Amino acid sequence: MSSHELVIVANRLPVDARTLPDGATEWVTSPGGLVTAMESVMRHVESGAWVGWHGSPGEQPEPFTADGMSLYPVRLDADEVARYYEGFSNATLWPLYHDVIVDPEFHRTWWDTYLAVNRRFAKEAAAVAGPGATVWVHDYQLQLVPEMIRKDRPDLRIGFFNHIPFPPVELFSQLPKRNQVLRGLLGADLVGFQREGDAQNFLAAARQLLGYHVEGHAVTVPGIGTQPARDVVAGAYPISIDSAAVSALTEDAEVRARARQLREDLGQPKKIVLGVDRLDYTKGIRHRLKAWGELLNDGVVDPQDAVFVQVATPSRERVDAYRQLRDEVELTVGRINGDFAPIGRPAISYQHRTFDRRDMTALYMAADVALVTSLRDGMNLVAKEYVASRPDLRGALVLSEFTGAADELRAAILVNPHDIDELKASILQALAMTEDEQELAMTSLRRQVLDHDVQAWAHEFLEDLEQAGNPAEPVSHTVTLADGDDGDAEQLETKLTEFAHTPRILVASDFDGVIAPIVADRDAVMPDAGTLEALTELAEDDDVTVALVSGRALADLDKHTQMPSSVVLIGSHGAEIGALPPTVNAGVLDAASLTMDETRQGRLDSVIRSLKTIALKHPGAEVEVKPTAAVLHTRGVRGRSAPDATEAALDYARTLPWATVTPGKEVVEFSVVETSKGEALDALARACAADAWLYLGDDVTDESVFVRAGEHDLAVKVGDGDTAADHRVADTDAVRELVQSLLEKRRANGR
Ligand code: ADQ
Repeated sequence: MSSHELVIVANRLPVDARTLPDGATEWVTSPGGLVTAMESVMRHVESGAWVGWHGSPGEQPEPFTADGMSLYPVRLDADEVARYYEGFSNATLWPLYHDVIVDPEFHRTWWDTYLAVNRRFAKEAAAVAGPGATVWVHDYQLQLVPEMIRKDRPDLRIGFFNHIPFPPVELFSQLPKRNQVLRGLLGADLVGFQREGDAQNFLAAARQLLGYHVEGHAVTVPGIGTQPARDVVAGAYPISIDSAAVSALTEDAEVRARARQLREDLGQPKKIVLGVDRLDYTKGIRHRLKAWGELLNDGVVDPQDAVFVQVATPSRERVDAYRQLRDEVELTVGRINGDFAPIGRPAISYQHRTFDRRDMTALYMAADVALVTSLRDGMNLVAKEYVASRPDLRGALVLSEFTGAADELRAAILVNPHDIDELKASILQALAMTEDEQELAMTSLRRQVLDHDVQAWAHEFLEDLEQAGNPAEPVSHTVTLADGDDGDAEQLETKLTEFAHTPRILVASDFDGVIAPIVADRDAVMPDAGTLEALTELAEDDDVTVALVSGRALADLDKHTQMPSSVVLIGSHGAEIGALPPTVNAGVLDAASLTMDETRQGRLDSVIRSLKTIALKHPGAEVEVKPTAAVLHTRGVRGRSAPDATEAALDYARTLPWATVTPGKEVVEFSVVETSKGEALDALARACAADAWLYLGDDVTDESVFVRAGEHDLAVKVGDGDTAADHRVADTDAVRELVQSLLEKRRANGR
């Protein structure tokens, strides 16, 4: 797999597919501020990647490179686009995060798909990031990704930037699964927002909804069990535009000519008023049209003198609220034109399509007034683009106070767009501004926009991420034999002979999957009689200690193996140790404090009580009590209450610094004894004074034993998968042969 130093994760890749005449596909970079900013930061790293959707449902193109970046397309099927993108992202989150201008819709299937798609993005990002790399996740479609990546790759530095507002906690609380969303975001080291107010809303949500400690801009995410607590920083990073690129366009002779031509095409009006937006209900287009219509109706604006150009880019046309908005806007434009437009010239020139950057700049250069009347907007780049397009220091900007841009562009005419009278007055004020007034305001606005461009924004975010991150050391899972490598059978034979000749040995084995084939019903397990018999015979030798080590509870292991007392049984991953033969020094084992005492019993009782309370609230959940642990099983919980039960258990886990909490598939295990098979085997090897040990295991929990193997020890992995063991055998049959062979060799040696 590739290993990139910087990985951008966003809903869309910065490219669009174009089909060539011969049917082949060509990728065209889509222009935009984010792409420019990322290109600029990518220039400072050895190797950069971008993970995102390529825009064609159902297809899975191979990774490719563009502009020196490796692009990794993420597949989205048509129904996933409908549920994850149009549904949960744009009909649930978007309206909720924009002050519920329209009612958010909640559907549980949308959430399920959002979860699944976020997981797919996270998996891809985790796969392509190099050791200790930086990952930067963008926007509301991918809020669960930071936590998902962290689970897989704690060595990464993870940043998240939200391009849209973050709502006040009173609104955010409406979101079903709000805590999962918060936890998803808190997987990042740095969470960036457009405005300080957004960051404060997020911090308040973390404090009020999750109960986390917040100090200044930092949230402390408590650790689970032995996992340490982490600090997550939330702050404001107002995004900007590629100011230099816009300035360059304004110098372009052809663009300037186009601006002049535009005025001519519109009939040389005295004033051109401009609105540029995605056709979105957050942009306040209806309010703007209403104000303009009333100004014409009142007779204070003469349609012979002034033309209003509204560019409305098609957007999210399959989402109901957007279809409805388009109908309303077009109806209103038609009415106003019908009522007021002089023959041969519009009162409102309505453009429902996309323009290229050059045409857009020409429009900005031609406009005497720009109207930005969003009801809520993360930033609003149109306002900044307009300012950057006016090196002539002419023009006036009417700007809604509900945009992020209003925090910075204080010299604009700030307006509350809900107040139509105020909006009308602001438009008149802008139309009436003298050249001196325009120059004064524009000079101040331009200082803001030119000093803080999108490149500076990206660099600042990444620099702060560098400071904020406290990632774990790059994980080095010891892999001695990779999956597919069967090891050297001859070498295993030689080592086994050597081992058989070692004076005092410990022979230990996992149970399920090693001595007994794995079966669906844990109670129906059938151990291999031949293996158990060979082990029993080995245990008759005073210089051989035999042990079975399992995740099962001790009593369960005993029931299924029925071994004589000469064989040591170790249950619950090492936390329960059965009767010991005289060859094992019990004192050494006690000193290793692997097992229960009074304090631990008290803790276990309290865990059991709490888990039972959680189970009561989620019918179908069950609590299994083990001697050193309690387990919440959620498999029986119907529907979506299952993840909620798991969430509740994990919330509880965060309050228990002394518990070892292991979330699994539909189970969460709380152990009050902190141990592993590796620690248990280590202690046992010391307690029986073994010169060398042999261990057979098939599970990830057996790796804790394998990594401890010394020169004379024999670590044998049973079955497939990467492993730290030096040797591999195929299955339970091969295990039987190996144990029998060891018995024979030991006997042949006269022992
Ligand atoms: P948007 O809601 O898309 O972005 P905005 O910031 O205004 O809003 O950006 C729109 C961009 O599209 C501008 O660069 C504009 O020039 C361009 N555009 C609009 N109409 C066009 C047309 N017809 N043809 C060509 N280009 C057109 C979200 C948030 C914002 C936040 C940005 C960036 O909603 O609040 O500012 O992300 O973080």
